Amino acid sequence: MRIDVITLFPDFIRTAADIGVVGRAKARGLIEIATWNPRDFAQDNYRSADERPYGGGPGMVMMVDPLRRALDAVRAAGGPDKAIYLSPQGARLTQRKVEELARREKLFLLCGRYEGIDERFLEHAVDEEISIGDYVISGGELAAAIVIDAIGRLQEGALNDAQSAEQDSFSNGLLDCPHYTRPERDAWGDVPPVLLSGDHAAIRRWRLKQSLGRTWLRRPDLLAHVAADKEMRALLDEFRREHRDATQAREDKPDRPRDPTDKN
Ligand code: 9D3
Repeated sequence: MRIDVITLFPDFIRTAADIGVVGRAKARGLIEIATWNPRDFAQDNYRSADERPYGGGPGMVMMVDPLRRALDAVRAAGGPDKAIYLSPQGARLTQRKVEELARREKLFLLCGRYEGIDERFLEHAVDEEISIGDYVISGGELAAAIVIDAIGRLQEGALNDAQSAEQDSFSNGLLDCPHYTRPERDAWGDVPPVLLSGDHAAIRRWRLKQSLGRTWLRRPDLLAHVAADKEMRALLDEFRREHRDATQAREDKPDRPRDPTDKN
């Protein structure tokens, strides 16, 4: 996959994509990132890419002209005609959207800084807007890095370890189960015996039950979209019964710590 990015901070985008599985995907040529800095396309001596907003108000706005030259360069290099603009006004990024983007051959990301980008550029160059969530960050680069990371690890996973991508939280609509490693016994607790049993069917059931239970406790909104089969319904029922019993036991003995996720 080829990813073109228009950004005032090309080093940040490149560096962010150099770590971990995404860095490996890049090193293997599974993803290729080309950055385009509007400042390099400015024509004044100061290489200005921003100006004060018409109508007044705080901050600066990215100008059409340097962006248009950067856009022309992306198109001349064979990039897509229209960009995805990382913006607080965009549709919230989801794993479903990430999977859709990962299937494309080319991506073109546009990062804004300051108060934003002159609307005339957006009208001509953008056909999609993506937000990473309902909070304010100071520019599009961090959001673009998140999009690239989420997509890049799927490219790597597609070749490498299709299993782990499939088992991801959210790709099955559930939160992840707890994980344990050595030692078996520790002052802070023991590893659940089932994980040491070698009984792979029992381990799979335990993990699924934990995933269902945690999703029920922490993200009940996700559970509404999960197509639960008979086994899953039975495992969640078991988890809820055990959770209810454990919670009641704690209420009888106020000295013992309560479940911090219990809102009652
Ligand atoms: C304080 C500035 N705000 C005035 C009400 C508007 C504003 C301008 C620019 C808010 C944020 C930004 C910069 N943010 C992004 O470019 C951005 C973003 C975000 O802030 N939240 C979630 N997703 C994204 S994607 C790009």
